[in-house]
Amino acid sequence: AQSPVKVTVTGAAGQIGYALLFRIASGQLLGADVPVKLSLLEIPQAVKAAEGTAMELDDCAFPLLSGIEVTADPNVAFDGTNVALLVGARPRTAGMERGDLLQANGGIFGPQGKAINDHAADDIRVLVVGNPANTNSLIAQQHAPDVPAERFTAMTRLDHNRALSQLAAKLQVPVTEIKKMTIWGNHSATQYPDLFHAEVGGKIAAELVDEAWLRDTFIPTVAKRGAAIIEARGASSAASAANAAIDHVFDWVNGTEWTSAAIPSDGSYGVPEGIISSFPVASRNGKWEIIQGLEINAFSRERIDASARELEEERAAVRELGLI
Ligand code: NAX
Repeated sequence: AQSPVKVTVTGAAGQIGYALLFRIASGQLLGADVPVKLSLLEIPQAVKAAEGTAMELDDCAFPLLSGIEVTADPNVAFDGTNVALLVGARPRTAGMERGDLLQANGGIFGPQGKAINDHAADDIRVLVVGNPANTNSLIAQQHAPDVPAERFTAMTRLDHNRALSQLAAKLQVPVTEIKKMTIWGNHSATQYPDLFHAEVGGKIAAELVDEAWLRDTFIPTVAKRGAAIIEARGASSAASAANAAIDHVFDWVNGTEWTSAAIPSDGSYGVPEGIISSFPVASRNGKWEIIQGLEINAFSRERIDASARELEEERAAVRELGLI
């Protein structure tokens, strides 16, 4: 039988952690025939709560779950890890400036990147969920010089899934009829959900809706969906975020012809090299590849550039703070 794959989840006692861990243990992250070992990383004050979640995981008697560890030490959590889901982050609180937010997250993602560098398995794959996800991923990557840069990614799959669902509702089609959806850029309000390459029943989605809906309803609804969820449920997206993290890793490992993921830019589509930006991607042989050769019209150009510019500014800010 296959030896278990070690999956580390940071922020394991948080709300996304709670929605994520049971799905990983049930086999949905990697496949129904792949045994997993879970490592739950938390800050010391939350270790007890994470231990409570571990007790519940025990109580599910998941056939694929071969072990659980709970720790506050990144060197332990990432030891021999194959998949790292970096969910725990420092949220922005009232009165916090962008610099403070980046500084606080640098203090989390720098050391975690180093621990991954020093202890993770050779095939390590990293998905950053904790915000600001793209730049946190860049910080971790820059502290892991021995790990191939492409192994560091950030999550825009929730945005992608939101875009699918909004378009499906508008056109009254099942989500499965929509192909080639793309989110470009940063997981932030500047993200660009692109309907000029998305196809519905073989037709270009942008041609099936009017431009005013696309510009004034679709794009802002997708970009601001997180805030709408907070407004409605009194808490931020958790189960849908966990679901997207599962989708991202499953496709990375098992392959897909087209989805969205934030990966290190190689300069494609004029996105500055090195920033971790969302692209249309395929996954082949366990590696993300940017889908090439798409024509970018003026409407898309402006929005892709604006989001890339924001990511460049975040990179410049973390450089200035000495975080990378
Ligand atoms: P919670 O506040 O419920 O949980 C976060 C957990 O992380 C806490 O238990 C905290 O103790 C832990 N933590 C903090 N610092 C840590 C560290 N250094 N090491 C280990 N654990 C640490 O937040 P939750 O709702 O679970 O959200 C987690 C993150 O996901 C947030 O940063 C949030 O902004 C981000 N999101 C990202 C999304 C995306 O699409 N990329 C969407 C959902 C979500 O908003």
